[in-house]
Amino acid sequence: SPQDTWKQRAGSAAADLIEEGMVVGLGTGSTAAYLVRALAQRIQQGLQIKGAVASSLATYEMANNLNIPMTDLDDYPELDIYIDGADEIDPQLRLIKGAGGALLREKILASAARRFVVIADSSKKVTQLGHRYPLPVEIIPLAKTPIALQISRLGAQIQIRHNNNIPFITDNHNYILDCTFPQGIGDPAQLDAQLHNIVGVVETGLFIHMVSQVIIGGPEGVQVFPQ
Ligand code: DER
Repeated sequence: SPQDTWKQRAGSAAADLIEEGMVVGLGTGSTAAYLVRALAQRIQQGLQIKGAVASSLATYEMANNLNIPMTDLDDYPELDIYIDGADEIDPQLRLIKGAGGALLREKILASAARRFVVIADSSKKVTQLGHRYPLPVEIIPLAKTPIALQISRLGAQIQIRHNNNIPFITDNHNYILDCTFPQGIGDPAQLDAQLHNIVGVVETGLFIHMVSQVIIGGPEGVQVFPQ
């Protein structure tokens, strides 16, 4: 599909940012998968990186199977670059992430990286967060009902994410609440702080002041923000 072409364009443009000797963080999702493939190709052609850290077990499997040398945050607590997709990107480069259920490790890697580059097809650009995708929130399963009650008081409709009628379990053995804000998210930083105030909330899919650069693949090729 054209969207796959746009994702592929963004993924391979991001792979070109990876330099000799880097420690690279690999994101999760279909756009990040294009980056993983492009990086594997560059390594096959001779690029030598120190290693890659995966943001999910799924990405680890894929990258390892493609002979990308894998490492972890204990060996390299700081990454040179972290490259990942997003569900929504607003004009201030704030993100909603987590549709793939990997938001906790993704945010850990994004915060450990000197540079966080987002890759996406043009459909991810929005003017305000929260209108197209629910906000994923990773929580401790024990507290799902009191947490859902408190988040609903912030004006959200809450769904515990399920796969085939069983609750989705993250790589960290937690649940995901998908929180729909019918009026969108007017103040992402305030909402993020309110959510982190709720005991049992582990992490949110709001990525604020974390993004260095966004590479958007679209019909006209590749656009980079900020220039
Ligand atoms: O779940 C995630 O955070 C993914 O990165 C998601 O936001 C983007 O997935 P996609 O590239 O498959 O749209």
